[in-house]
Amino acid sequence: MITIDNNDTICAISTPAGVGGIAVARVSGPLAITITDRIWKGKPLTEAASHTAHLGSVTDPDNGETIDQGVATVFRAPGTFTGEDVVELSVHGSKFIQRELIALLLRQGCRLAEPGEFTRRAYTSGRMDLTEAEAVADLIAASSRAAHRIALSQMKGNFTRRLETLREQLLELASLLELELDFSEEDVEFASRTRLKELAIAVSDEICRLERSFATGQAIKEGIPVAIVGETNVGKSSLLNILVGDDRAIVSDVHGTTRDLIEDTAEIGDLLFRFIDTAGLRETADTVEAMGIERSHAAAGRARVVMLVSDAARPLQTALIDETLASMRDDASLILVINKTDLINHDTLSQTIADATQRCPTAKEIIAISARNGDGIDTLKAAIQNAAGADRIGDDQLLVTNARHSQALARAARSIARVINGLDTSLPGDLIAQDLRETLHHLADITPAITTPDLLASIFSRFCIGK
Ligand SMILES: Nc1nc2c(ncn2[C@@H]2O[C@H](COP(=O)(O)OP(=O)(O)OP(=O)(O)O)[C@@H](O)[C@H]2O)c(=O)[nH]1
Ligand SMILES: [Mg+2]
Repeated sequence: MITIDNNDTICAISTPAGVGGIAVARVSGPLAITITDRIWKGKPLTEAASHTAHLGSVTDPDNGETIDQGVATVFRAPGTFTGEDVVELSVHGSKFIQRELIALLLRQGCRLAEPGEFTRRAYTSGRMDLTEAEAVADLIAASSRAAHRIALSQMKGNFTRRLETLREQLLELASLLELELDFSEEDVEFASRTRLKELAIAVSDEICRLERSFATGQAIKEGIPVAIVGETNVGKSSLLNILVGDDRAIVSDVHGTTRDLIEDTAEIGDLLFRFIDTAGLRETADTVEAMGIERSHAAAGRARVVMLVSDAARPLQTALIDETLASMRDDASLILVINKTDLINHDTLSQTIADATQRCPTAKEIIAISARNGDGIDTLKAAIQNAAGADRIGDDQLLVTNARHSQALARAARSIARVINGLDTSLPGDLIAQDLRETLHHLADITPAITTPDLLASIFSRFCIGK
């Protein structure tokens, strides 16, 4: 394991790797201003006030060679991102300049930052707590408005405040339990136990809700999985291509063109969706194709929304609907998509829709489209959003998006369930108190007051360098 010295002054390019109009190097630590000043020609940075920007040039002090003109922004401790002195150097974004700038800073005594070390220092100096620091990573990775909103809310400390409330309720529970222990000689047990149980259930409900929200939180972060299934040649791959706006999958009139799962993401409204094109469902003697069809069923089993595509000219087989429904999760929604409407007349289409409605009353929606000319695609997109419950993902709903948090919540949920069980079975107060302490302990794991270096290393190593 790498040992990290928090007294070092660290530096890194904080903008993405590669060539850009501008690149920003971040320097943080006790010597940030002194070291940067050594490679700086312009107003002395050592005399600059906090939160001020200065035009100057980056110059090699050994030979006087100018590397680039740039802007140095000085931030003085403690009111900075890391809580230390920070200088941000904005230079032109060529690879050469970026490399030279970092080399100069290293020669003058900086150390190259480890991944996530700037955010780690923000945490160590008390500028943010652990969940807020983790939210910085999510914010940087967010690729849809909803993911961005969740990360921002977590970064602002909303999740931490919710945990704080839970912790207070648990402490209240503990003190009531203590009261019961104190007065165990007298006959107050019944009344206090009712109140205790009410409190424990309220805490348990909230912990379980947060834990369950991980599935949605995760889906929002990675893209909500939407499987596209159906018979061969009905236009599944054509639909994938039109939804993701790219020629992602091969389209041909040969039945059984798609053999494997093909995935791509697209943003619809505020949400990111992960569309999964699958091998067409049919009886086959081909072992490879059969393996592909197995995967189609598995994909339908993992999806939150399943689109069963059919050809408007051919009636949808009831057996296929049943097969699809059987492979789906209980909480997933089914959309029947009737494709190739450009090939049939209006009356036939009405008949096809009526027929599908009758055969599959559990379908959330039935949408007629033409993947060839784009008819009905906007209606389908709205149906997908609706089926994914986009309207239910409100601003105020707190979602867990981090596996570490979800695991800690699951452990807390098990402990609090034991508390409730103990209250139900009139277990002695001191045994219940033990489970109560455990619940508190698991919640504290999420935003620990004291954290072990191992845990910190595993959290911050997921960041990229310069963050
Ligand atoms: N007229 C018409 N043809 C379409 C439409 N959508 C797809 N097709 C054609 O139907 C054929 C099959 O399309 P694919 O998208 O490859 O169908 P698939 O369901 O992925 O087929 P498999 O991968 O074999 O299961 C191709 O020739 C497409 O051009 C449509 O809306 N109208
Ligand atoms: Mg296909």
